[in-house]
Amino acid sequence: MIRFLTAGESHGPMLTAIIEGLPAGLPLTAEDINGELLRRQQGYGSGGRMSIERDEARITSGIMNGVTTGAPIALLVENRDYKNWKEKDIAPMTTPRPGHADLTGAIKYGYRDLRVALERASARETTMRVAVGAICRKLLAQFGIQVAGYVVQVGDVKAALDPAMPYEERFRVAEANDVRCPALEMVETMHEAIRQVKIDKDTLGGVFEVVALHVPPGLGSHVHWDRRLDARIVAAMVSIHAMKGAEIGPAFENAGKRGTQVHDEIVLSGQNGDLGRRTNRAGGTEGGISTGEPIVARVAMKPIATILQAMGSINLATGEPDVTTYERSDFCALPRAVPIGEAMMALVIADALLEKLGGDSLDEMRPRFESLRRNRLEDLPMDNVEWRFGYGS
Ligand code: EPS
Repeated sequence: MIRFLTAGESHGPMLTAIIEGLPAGLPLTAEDINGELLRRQQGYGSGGRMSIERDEARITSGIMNGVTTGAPIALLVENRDYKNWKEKDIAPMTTPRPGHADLTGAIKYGYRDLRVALERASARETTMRVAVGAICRKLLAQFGIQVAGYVVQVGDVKAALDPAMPYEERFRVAEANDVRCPALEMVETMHEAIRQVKIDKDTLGGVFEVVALHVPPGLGSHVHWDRRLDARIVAAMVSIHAMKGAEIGPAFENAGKRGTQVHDEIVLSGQNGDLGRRTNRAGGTEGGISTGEPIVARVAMKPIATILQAMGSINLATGEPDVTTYERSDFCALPRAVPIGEAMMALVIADALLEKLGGDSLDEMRPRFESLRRNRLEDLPMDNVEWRFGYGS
């Protein structure tokens, strides 16, 4: 239902995005987008580029008088660094960095200079993921659906969160510190780990969680592989630069347990026949479909490949062993990855919501949202009599 494209290179004139498939009638301003772009630029451990850029989106279509029309929305973000590169005689780059797209990009496209790969492969592109994600968040908010995230691990420094800590509190505490960690007692340890890696001219990755709250049950589907909501979320997360793994709920921890220790028992909650769960180890989906519980994605970020310290490689121009050297890098881009993960979660949930409700206009969607089947006994009438498949009848 929602499609988006981004275009633009890291040191080119500007970044572009087009997002298509949003309903008409959604109030939207550039400020809704710029607030999220500012969040993406903020985070302990970011590199020198963030002091050059002030990412702000210019909306050039699809919104009239502050409201979406249903037409594609085009967004532009200027690269301020471009003026430093426009007339520059760029030194040849012939020694690929392990971990980036330098070598794979040159093999795939036949580049004669590795920078051509890097310019598009750079995490600079995530600027536009956040821009289109901000629009999706605004749509979800119309239906009370909230998406937010936080850091749970920096390098090998893990934050043991109290399982009873409400998500809203996790979001609030995380957003108030520059590593975006909800465990305040861990912030200084995380700062220290990042300070040390900066001294060592190295980089750090880690793990962050993104949570979607108040998603109605029934989004996604079990009927076909590419409609499964969990698969779509995991794919969206791993599509972000430097992300090498994602799981729905504590999937890898669950893999080491028995079924009776993992599956979320169903209970009646409240007086009016609401169905609830004692736990949410499934992370909000079962059978590729949202359960109505919080949808929780955990994402593993590799230590970014743009490293100031030398790493072994080969100079493809001479065939001689060489080392990579780089002038600038984030030391730990994990806090800045959280808004990017939130944007991708918002994109996937918004897409699945429009699948369910139809996406022409907000005023048509609202009554359909209210009429959705919920986790309620009254919404689930059972025939409770014997029956036959009736294939071929
Ligand atoms: C980034 C922009 C890039 C990097 C970083 C993130 O700008 P530049 O390459 O000019 O420094 O700072 O990207 C990487 C480190 C990478 O390996 O892709 C951004 O806008 O987030």
